[in-house]
Amino acid sequence: MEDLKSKIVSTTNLDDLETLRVTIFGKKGVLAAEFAKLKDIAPEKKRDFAKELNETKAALTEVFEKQKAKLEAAALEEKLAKEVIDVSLFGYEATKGSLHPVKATMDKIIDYFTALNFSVESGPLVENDFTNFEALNLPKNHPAREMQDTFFLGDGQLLRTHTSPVQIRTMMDRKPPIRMIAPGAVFRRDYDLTHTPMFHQVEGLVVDKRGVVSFANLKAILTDFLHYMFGDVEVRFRPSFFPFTEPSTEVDISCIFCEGEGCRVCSHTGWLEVLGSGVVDPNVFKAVGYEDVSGYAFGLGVERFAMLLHRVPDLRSMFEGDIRLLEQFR
Ligand code: 2NL
Repeated sequence: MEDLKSKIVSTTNLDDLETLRVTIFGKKGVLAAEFAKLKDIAPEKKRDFAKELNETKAALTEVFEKQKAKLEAAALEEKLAKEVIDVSLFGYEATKGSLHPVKATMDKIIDYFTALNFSVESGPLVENDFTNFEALNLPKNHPAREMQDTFFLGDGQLLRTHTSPVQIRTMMDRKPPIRMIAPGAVFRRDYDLTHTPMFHQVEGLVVDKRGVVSFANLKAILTDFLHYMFGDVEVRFRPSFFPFTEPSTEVDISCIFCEGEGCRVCSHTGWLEVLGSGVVDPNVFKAVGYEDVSGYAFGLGVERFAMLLHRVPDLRSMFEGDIRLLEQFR
């Protein structure tokens, strides 16, 4: 008995204590063997023998539980000491993400126009023939529709080929004056060095009572906008054609790579085309039910702006998500 007690208190870890528990209290343990002797003992001695055995068992149990509590407390202490956290250590710096150059360019463009009180509007990517073509003075069988290489979805639905349907919807929802831009993704069946099937546009539209806004306002705002985007460049308005504007102009800046000297990027012309614009064609206003108004509109490709601003030579690299390119825009 004293021998078992000292065995219990001399254990140094919970595993040894458990082994000892089985040898003392287990089914084939020391105590079980003692209790088994009861059946061979003379009846008059049984009572005392059993009493003594029960007391021994109770005493051993008490010593065992004490030792178990002691070892458990020690194990916890040891675990806590090992897991100590030094809160004064410096952490690792988290890697920061960055905006994609197309998104960053879009934001910069939007900032310019919101500062001049333009609202920012959006609309569905899946459009219909009326909002994407008909209302923009592009009647069925008009050759300009082919220029746009549309993704048709069936049931009269299509992926918008420009953000103009957003302007059409805005005009149909609201009364003039309108002063808005429509940034967003557009889709065309086109894929080569300079075209991807999805790209981003920002279009702008200003409409007011007839005579309030003019081509002169369009020239002034777009010239200022291009100086804001590209710095000290020459800006030139060149006559062009769009079905939805009359007159129409394409807008060029002096080449930012050769400063107008002539190079590969500007095809040795000294100029880069960056915008399309014009005075809104009366047929567009007719389609949305506007009367006695005039206005101007413009459109630009965001990827092209991003490429020029950051000197990215290949349009397709804008869509590859190559970390080596993206890391340069932190
Ligand atoms: C380009 C040309 C342009 C417009 C877009 C427009 C929209 C309405 C009415 C009239 Cl609702 N015009 N948009 C006008 C001129 C040019 O974009 O080259 N974009 C990349």
